[in-house]
Amino acid sequence: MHPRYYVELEKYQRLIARKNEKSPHYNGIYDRYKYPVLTARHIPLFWRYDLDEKTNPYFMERLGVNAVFNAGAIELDGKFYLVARVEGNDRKSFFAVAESDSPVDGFEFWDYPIALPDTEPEETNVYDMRLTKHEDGYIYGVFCSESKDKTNPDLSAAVAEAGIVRTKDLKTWERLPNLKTLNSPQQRNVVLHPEFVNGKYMFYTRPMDGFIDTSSGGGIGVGFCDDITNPVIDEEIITSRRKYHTITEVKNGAGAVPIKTDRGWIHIAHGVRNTAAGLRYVLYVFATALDDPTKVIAEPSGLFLAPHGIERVGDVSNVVFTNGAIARDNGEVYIYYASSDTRLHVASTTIERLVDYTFNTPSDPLRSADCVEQRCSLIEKNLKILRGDEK
Ligand code: M1P
Repeated sequence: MHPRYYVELEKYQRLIARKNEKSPHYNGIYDRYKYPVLTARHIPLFWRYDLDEKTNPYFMERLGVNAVFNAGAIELDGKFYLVARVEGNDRKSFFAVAESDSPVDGFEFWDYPIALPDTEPEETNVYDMRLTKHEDGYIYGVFCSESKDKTNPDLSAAVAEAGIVRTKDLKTWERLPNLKTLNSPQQRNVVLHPEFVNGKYMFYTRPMDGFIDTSSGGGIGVGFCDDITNPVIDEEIITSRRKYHTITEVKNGAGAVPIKTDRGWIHIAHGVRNTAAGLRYVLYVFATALDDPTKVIAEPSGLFLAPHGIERVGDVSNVVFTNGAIARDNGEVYIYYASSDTRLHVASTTIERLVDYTFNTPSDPLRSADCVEQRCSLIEKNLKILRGDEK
């Protein structure tokens, strides 16, 4: 073996063994963790280097990995699994399972990435899998399946659809046909709801006219389908709408599979606005009714989580994005979010805190004057408390 292998192996092992710790950032809503849970450096050496000295005398990376980010997340039998988006130096993404006994550190990739059944001949790229433990007994993975738009002469023109796979063990994957949404030419950020609704499968969708622009797409929608093995949605109902001069003005999209609480389904989604420095992606939260998951019943004002510090820098800077969270039976919640399309982080909270945040945080009054009024009433209330304390 080339001597450099042992140097690199030692670095890799130190990275995997590193314990995570809560960062000093405080907002009472969640704790952020100091170290990313997955990065390109978490990729095993034997995925990247040819370990044969004869064919690789300089111990060069032959198949480098550029980034590890946007991961679906699931807990199975007390273990934590992330199905990460791994992007090779060649810009193609694929999925790989990383496993740990802890939700915040120690994630190690299985020996092989997931080899999805190759049933879509035009598909060029796959990414952002959401994992839904459905009440039908399967774990579904819904992801973006991207192909070249051959009808458009622009070389970068692409078509995004929702690909669907299912498994029981994250090892054997059955591929189903891509989702068809009859009224939307493109789809990204599609998530399967974990329960049947009126006996049907329910998907969160994000209708788009083009690959990047949602254009006439009004926001996050829902659609129903009878047969998951022939998934067709004929009508999408918009739930969380994009709004002028908010964090969702340009687009939004469903994120983690919604979390069921006694007050409603809590959604952690992303919102996008434009700036002189380009698009800015942040996370936001809303809740839908238990008896009607198409109805938004709470939406706290503004952003829930934004990129901080080094998170602001990466291949696509000023982005945080989530497609996976784990809500444990003991009430703990772990939100896996990627920063700047480069690495994956975790933030922890509890169901109780999420419910309090979602239902007791004021909503966005949508105008500066009303926002000032909202803030002044908080200040007035607090000053009374503070002055009372001084007496
Ligand atoms: O680059 C930021 C994100 O852009 C896309 O999200 P959306 O479809 O809402 O624009 C996704 O491709 C996502 O993977 C990426 O992180």
